[in-house]
Amino acid sequence: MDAAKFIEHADFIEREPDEMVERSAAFLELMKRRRTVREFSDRPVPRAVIENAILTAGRAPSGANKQPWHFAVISDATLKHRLREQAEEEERAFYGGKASDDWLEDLVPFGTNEHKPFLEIAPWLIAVFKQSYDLDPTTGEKTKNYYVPESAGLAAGFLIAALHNAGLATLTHTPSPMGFLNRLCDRPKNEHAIMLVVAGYPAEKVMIPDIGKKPLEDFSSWH
Ligand code: IYR
Repeated sequence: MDAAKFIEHADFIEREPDEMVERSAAFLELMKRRRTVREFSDRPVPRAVIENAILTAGRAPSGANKQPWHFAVISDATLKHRLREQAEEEERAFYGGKASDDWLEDLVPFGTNEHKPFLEIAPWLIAVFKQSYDLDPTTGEKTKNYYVPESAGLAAGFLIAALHNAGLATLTHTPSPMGFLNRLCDRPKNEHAIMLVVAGYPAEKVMIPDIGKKPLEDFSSWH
């Protein structure tokens, strides 16, 4: 076993408490403006923005730094069309009987249904895959990844924050099951899609559900 190799953390920026409070408040204000939208514009968005957001996602912490994620980035119109068709097929099953009455009731505030035109309209679709295990490139043997859903979820969170910071609207879309994304994006069997992140400009005068977020005391306890 190789010995651990450590280097000095020279990139850390030390900040005064006041500056930290100010910066944390500014970031909160930025993130408070993040809303999921379900209608997108077809206005083009530079690939560099998406690349930077994916590089940001790749900076997320992960179990044993295995980085057990893959981002399949889709902009090709034909592929988006096929993806829409296959996602809508799953959604028809979901809304047409697979989902429980409680679940459908919980979705009423969002006005969702089986129609997913945004999958063809938005310029960028990013399929986020977790890598449940890895395959050794030489032996083909399975190697272990750790905290896979947590790690991939963290990376997806970084991705969404980065896209929002850049000035894009997003939608986390979860057609279920998502196995068709492996076939469409030619991804191996050790990878499982966890969500599809739709990114672009919002449609003009886009409407969003009138819903709020819990107050601090409802989702934190201080000990
Ligand atoms: N995947 C479906 C249903 C859906 C489920 C949840 I939980 C949501 O927060 C939103 C939608 C759809 O995309 O319509």
